[in-house]
Amino acid sequence: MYRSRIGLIVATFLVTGVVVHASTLAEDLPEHTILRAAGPITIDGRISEPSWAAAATVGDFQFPWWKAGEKEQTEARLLWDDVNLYISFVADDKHISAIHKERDAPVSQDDCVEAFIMPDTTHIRHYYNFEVNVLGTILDRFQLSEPTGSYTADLSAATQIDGTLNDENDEDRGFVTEFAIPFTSFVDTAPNLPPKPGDTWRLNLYRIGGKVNAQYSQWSNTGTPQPKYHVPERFGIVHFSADSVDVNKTEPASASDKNAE
Ligand SMILES: [Ca+2]
Ligand SMILES: [Ca+2]
Repeated sequence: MYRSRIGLIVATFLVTGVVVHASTLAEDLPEHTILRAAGPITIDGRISEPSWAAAATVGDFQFPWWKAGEKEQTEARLLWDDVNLYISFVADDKHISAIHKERDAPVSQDDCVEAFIMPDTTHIRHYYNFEVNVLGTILDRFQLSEPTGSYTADLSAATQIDGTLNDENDEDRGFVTEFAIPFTSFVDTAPNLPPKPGDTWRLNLYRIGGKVNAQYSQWSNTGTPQPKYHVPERFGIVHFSADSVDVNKTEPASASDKNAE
């Protein structure tokens, strides 16, 4: 975004003759700094690693299309190292459902979390979507290889459910999904692989609520009248930091340990 902001500043100067500070040009897009993991991350659907405990959440998910029912919140965190981008979701969920087990099946019909990622912020249509249901079934797409669906990333994903799957005789508590996306998955678009500290990408994180209470929620509000996730103009802004998470300064336990077992 630095480049686009510089562009905006220049454009503003040309139009008004007055240079304004970049902060006054800030859009309402959420922004987050991704810190490096301080140790290995095991993709097992448990965010028991000290690095997850020390990572801040990206912030509350939004429910712009809410009409009725419970707004079940999601805590999402991001980490990186030289090999992978790591994403975890801790989801409150009283009704956990999923049926799709085949790669690239329509997992968004199930309880599902999604990450849409744009490594090159100068080409907003060149983004990838990774969708994982609570069975750990993956759908991945690169928009430039649509509609052939030929893109397949070497994604690792795992989910742990705290409750009962496809059983509406009781109330569930939630689930955790953890996944690792190798940076090689972005070889066609990323300016640097792995990212260089200070690099800015754009991404959005989403959730769909399954068969019962199928709420749509998202990190950056796409601002569309109807539920729509393919809105790269509204992806949030992330910065890759050279700093590692401080595992001696953990976030509150309620956020990090929830549904971890
Ligand atoms: Ca783990
Ligand atoms: Ca659900």
